[in-house]
Amino acid sequence: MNDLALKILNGDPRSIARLITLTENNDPQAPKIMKNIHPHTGKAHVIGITGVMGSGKSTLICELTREYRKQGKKVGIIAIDPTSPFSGGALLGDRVRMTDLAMDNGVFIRSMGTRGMLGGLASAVYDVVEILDASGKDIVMVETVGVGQAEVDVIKIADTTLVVVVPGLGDSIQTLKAGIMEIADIYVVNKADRPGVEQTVAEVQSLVDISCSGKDRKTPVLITVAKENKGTKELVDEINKHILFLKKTKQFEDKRRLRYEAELVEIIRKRLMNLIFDEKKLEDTIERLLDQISRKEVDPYAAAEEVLGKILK
Ligand SMILES: Nc1nc2c(ncn2[C@@H]2O[C@H](COP(=O)(O)OP(=O)(O)OP(=O)(O)O)[C@@H](O)[C@H]2O)c(=O)[nH]1
Ligand SMILES: [Mg+2]
Repeated sequence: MNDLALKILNGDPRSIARLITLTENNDPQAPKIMKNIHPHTGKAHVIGITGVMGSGKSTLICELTREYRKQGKKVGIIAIDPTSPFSGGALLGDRVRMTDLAMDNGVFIRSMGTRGMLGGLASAVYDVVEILDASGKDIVMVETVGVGQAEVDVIKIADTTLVVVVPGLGDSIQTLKAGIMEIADIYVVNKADRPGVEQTVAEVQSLVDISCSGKDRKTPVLITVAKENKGTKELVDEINKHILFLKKTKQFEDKRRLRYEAELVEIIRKRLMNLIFDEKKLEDTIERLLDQISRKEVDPYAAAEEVLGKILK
């Protein structure tokens, strides 16, 4: 067993950070170490947290982390494309309250600026989940900002997906209707200290009633004030109930399989993209083909054939 892999299995934060950096940089050493740690993964409960910008996702994650730590659980946190990283931004005012988490060896926090080249989650995100899992984290939380492909993809990585909405934002309900309605395992109406909370809860509840009619589980709607740590303990209870539901109905294995499928596709896609774009020879070919397509001498399908022919020969 590789020395770095051993240290990661023992939860050493510096080694965890080192392997994450290696995977982010596509270092050729990384796959070998990932192979060493893979047999030690699968224990962590992965929770995806998504929702509109500024809805309180990071604040909620901090409070959930404190709750989990009280219960003796170790926690990993991944923020993808954060507009306000955990170390600063909107959370600057909360920095004193954050310090306890940053100093805690049972908590590992990582922000990642990477997105997949063709949309979706970058393969490094899957690696970081595996690394944190292997390092003994009982809970891994993944935060994605805004609403787009990454939010939909977060369900492929998460066992439990939380969708956070806030009162007085008609937009967020529209968004739910538009596409991410199906992804929530639990809805969280945060900032319940603000006016309009009853209306928002009623709106979300009516969406749940429509989308869950006839299903064996109704998506719960929880109300929180993350800033005042209200409702977070109840949220932890609901998250635990969800994982029990998954295990009882055998949907747990399906979810895990979905994650591995997404990861496998992403790794293959990355390798293929590297084949196409890393080699100087192909770069020239692609430049020439782009000129020819512009001049209508070649059509895009024929150009793709030529590029693939060079890769597969
Ligand atoms: N009034 C109120 N403010 C809150 C609550 N929860 C969080 N906030 C505040 O909302 C702001 C945004 O919180 P964040 O936790 O950074 O929100 P976020 O969803 O992570 O934001 P992005 O990562 O930028 O999308 C901060 O100023 C928080 O203090 C709440 O329950 N009530
Ligand atoms: Mg945030």
